[in-house]
Amino acid sequence: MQDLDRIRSEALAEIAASQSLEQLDAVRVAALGKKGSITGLMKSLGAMSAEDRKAAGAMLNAARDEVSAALDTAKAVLEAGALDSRLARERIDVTLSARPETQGRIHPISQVMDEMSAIFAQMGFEVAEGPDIEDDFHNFTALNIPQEHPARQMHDTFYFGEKADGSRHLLRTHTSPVQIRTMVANKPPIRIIAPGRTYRCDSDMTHTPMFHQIEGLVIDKTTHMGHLKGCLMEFVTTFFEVDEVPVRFRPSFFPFTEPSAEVDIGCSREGGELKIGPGKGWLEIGGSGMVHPNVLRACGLDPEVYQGFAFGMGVERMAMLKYGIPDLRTFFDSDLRWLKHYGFVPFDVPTLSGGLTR
Ligand code: 2U9
Repeated sequence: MQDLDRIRSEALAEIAASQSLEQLDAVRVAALGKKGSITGLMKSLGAMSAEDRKAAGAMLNAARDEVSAALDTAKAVLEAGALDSRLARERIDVTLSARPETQGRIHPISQVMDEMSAIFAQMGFEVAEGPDIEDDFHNFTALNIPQEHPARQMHDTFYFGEKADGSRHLLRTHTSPVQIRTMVANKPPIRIIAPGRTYRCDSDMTHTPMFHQIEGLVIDKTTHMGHLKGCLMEFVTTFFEVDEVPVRFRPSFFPFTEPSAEVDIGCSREGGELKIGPGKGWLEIGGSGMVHPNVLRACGLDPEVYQGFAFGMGVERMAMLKYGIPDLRTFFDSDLRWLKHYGFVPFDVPTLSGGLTR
């Protein structure tokens, strides 16, 4: 037992001097391992008298506990240091732009939403956003679609479970509730676009349960249908990067606009290839109209004072027309080969000065 003090202080000194977890483990094995110095002394207890064993055992236990505690403390310090240096070594600057050689691609839906937003932003529209989960008032009632209106059935709504008061939340069937929220919270003049996800319980060749829309809204005291048409004409020539694109309004019906019009653009089909521009054909790209007085009233605006237009376009459809994507469902397949083919390199940020796509 004369050695115990020396063994104990040597072990503690080696623990204090350990620079790595490996070195520390070597100290542990040398002192407390199967053939360790302290373990060796423990084994010698059996050959002692009962009295000596009691005194020596207590000293050995104290020394073992002290060395063991010092090992634990040193281990925690070294592990924290190792983590700190790993974090410093592996730090990623998330503000760096993507490398040109990057494999990633921007999905055509994101690209087209950005292109459309850039054009409307240039015209003075602000981008407005709202929740995907909506209530009945913002998605239907305020849009002049009352409880028993057939348009409610047409929207194939995804509903959440009924609450105690009988009301149900729903996944918005269009981005129009964003405009409702904007009108409720702000006084005109209002000039916004609402891009985002929308949901309808419908799935076939030409419908997916989730799809994207961009809607626009302009409200002030004098805005009229002529402004609406001029705005859409400016938009389509810039978006399709064509000098002249004829725009035609076809009378239609939407509960939230009066009068209402379907929006068509001119096109030609030569050799099976679709070309946007003057030609014999017409393609529907969306709907529009003057905001219905009941909608203005529901948002607390006096229709005798305020008026304005609204329009809506499907983003998938605009992407298919611009980039010649033939099948709607491929947007949602997550097929990397498809994304490589149709996707956009991250540096291709849409700008008007860059011609939107470069
Ligand atoms: C408010 C008032 C009026 C938005 C409008 C359309 C016509 C329309 C479709 C185009 C393709 C939806 O994605 S699509 O299927 N949209 O035809 N949307 S007028 O009218 C509004 C919106 C908000 C407060």
